[in-house]
Parts: sequence; C-alpha cells; structure tokens
Amino acid sequence: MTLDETDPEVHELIQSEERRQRDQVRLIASENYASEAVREATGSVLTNKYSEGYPGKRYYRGQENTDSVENLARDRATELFGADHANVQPYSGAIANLAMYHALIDVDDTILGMGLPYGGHLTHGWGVNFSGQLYDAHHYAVDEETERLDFDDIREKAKEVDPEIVMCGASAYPREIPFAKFAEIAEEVDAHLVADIAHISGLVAAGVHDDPVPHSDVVTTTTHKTLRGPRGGMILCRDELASDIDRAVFPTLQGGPPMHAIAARAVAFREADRPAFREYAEQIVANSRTLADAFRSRDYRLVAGGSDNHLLLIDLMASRDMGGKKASGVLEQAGLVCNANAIPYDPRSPMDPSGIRLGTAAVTTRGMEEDAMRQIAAWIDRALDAADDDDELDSIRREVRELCRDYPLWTP
Ligand code: DSN
Repeated sequence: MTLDETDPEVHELIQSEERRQRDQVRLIASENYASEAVREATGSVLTNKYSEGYPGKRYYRGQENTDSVENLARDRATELFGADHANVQPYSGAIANLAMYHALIDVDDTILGMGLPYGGHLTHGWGVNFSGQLYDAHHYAVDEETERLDFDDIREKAKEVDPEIVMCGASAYPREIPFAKFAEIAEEVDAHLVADIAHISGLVAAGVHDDPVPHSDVVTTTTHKTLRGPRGGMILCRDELASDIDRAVFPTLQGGPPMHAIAARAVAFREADRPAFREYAEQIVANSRTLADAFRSRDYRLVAGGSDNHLLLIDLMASRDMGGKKASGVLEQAGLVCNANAIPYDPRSPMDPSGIRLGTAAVTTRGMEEDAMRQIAAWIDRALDAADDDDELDSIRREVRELCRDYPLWTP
C-alpha cells in the first residue's frame, strides 16, 4: 500500500513540504535539492538491512549487495576528493566531527577552531557542544576590520595554546579559505590539521574552491549542502589514520550504518564527478557574487565585503536598522526563506542577531542564474522596506511563486 493510503496525515505533510520547497526561493546556505536518483536510493530497501562493520568485515550475513554499495561509495568518494581513505557511514556532520576527535585525541586535549560567533560551527569547540565540553577548546576570530581570517592572529593563538588539533572550516564565512596557510600553522605547532568542509564540499569536489585534502590529516563534511547528496556525514583521511577513524565511527560511536543513505551518497558522488556538476558549482559562485553586487549597489553592508563561495552575510542592523530575526520572518512571509545569523563581533544575542545569511546552492540547482539573483535582491530589498505591510509582502510572495514556476525542481 502506498503512503497516501496507509498514512494520509504524513503523506499530506510531505506533499505540503514539496509545495513549500517548490513555491519559495530557498536561500538557506546549508540546504539544497537532492536529485530524484539520490532520493530513490534513500527510500530504497537498503533501509531494511543491518550491516554493522565494514565491507568484508560484517557481523551479520547477507551482505553481498551492501558490501558492494559501501565499496562503491568509498571508492567514488576517494576518487572525487583525491583522498586516501573515506568513511561514508557517519549519520551526520556532527557525528563525523565527534568521531574525528575521538580518533585523533584524548579527552581534555587542546583544540583550536574558529569561534561560532565569527562563522565557525558548534562542533568546533563551542561550549554548549560536546566538543567544547570534552576538550580544552580555544578559538580564533576574524579580523575586526576586514572580517577575514587573520593568519598572524591564528598563528599567535596556536603558539599560545599549543593545540593537538587545528580545526579550519566554517558555517558562515563568505570568503575562500586558504588551507595551505592553516597547514603551515598546524605544522609549526605540531598539530593535526582538520578541515571541516561541510558547506563547501561541492565547490571543492568541482575544483572551484581551494582543495583542503592535500593539506589536511582529516577532512570532514556533510553530504547534503553544496555537494547535493542525501543528509549525512563523511570523513576523508590519510591512510595511516584510516583504521583509527573507522574504529571511532564503528563500534565506538555508531551502530548499524545507514545503508540506504550510503547508496544515495554513492549516487551523489557520481553526479558530482560529471562536468555538469562543475558548471553547477561555478554558477553557485557566480550567483553568490551577483547577489552580493546587487546588495552592495543598494548600500547594504556585507560581512567581509562580499562572497567567494555559496553564501553571503548581510549586516542588516547597519544596512536597514533591523535585526535578523524580524528580517528573516518578513522575508519568509514574502516567500524568500533564509536564516538570521550573527555577524562577527555581533553586539546582539544569537536569538536575534544583526544579520541574515543567504546561500545560492539550492536556487542554482533550480537553474536560476544572474538575472534571477538580481530579482531576488530586489525582492528582498522591497520586502524589508515593506516589513509591516502584509499586502505588499503577499504581493511579493505571488511574484516569487511565478518565478519559481519557471524553474521546476531539478530532474537529472
Ligand atoms: N546547520 C548547518 C548550517 O546551517 O550551517 C550547520 O550545521
């Protein structure tokens, strides 16, 4: 029986979510539209199989298909990223990072990562997260003037705290990350370099962003952001760390691997290995730059002055005297979905920060290009000007829906 027959309530919610994803402009930098092939694999019978262990070393019988699926995913991942070894089992990016820490260091060892308020991630040592509670976590910021990574400051901090891990990578940093510079610093303080490329892994896979793999001991990522696969995490590492990483994922942290999601990762890695994906990644960046130009020309202040990747951060307090919470609510009413985001050195609370974060990965998947970006910037500006005018916001929402009709959801 189909879902609409067995559970009309859940079926209707999924249909409603599909309409929402179709009719709105999705600007959340960590979201994308996975292909039908990826979703077919995600919903396959592989969800029924227990496969604790790794290919050729499982605890249960009946693994002739799952072993092949996981080997395909691992081989495609290592080829796509030029890595020695891939663990494709992590349930999420946070679990991938937890496994990475467990494999490389002991509890109470020192880590140095980008502070959450400056664009870093919870799992890079923030106090409310396991990474800030289990380890002696220290942070670097961005330069207060340029809002860019300041390698003199990072080097100084690294020498001061003498970390076992230098963590680089970000969730809200709009500029390219020069991984070789981090590698120099990690080497100077005899630390592991770990790059968390969750946001930019699609750009890295396509070769349009600096490649962390040659410089890092371990690279962690999610698979569902710019990489456009199913939800989940992955760890790439040097050969000599492979068995420690694998042991940390299973049996230390996880049980049975999500074989349906691993199959979907294999599908996504193949999709990302095609010339069309490189064009897609180039267009993500072109769209982000066009969006940045359109906002600059309307006198919005952009954190770090613009964008080199898939995202931009707008300082809305400086630009329109409006907090990010209100702005993201107004924009949602107009069919433009994004998130409120702290800006570096934000004087406001994380629940109502000074900025919003916009990303171009999902809209680019729909086929939107520069003209659509200029239109989106114009709508955002109009909506913020009309923050308390429900009629105007409804009118923008209708225009947004019209534009979305021209860009059907992606079919491979
Ligand atoms: N929640 C993701 C993001 O939006 O950046 C990171 O975990």
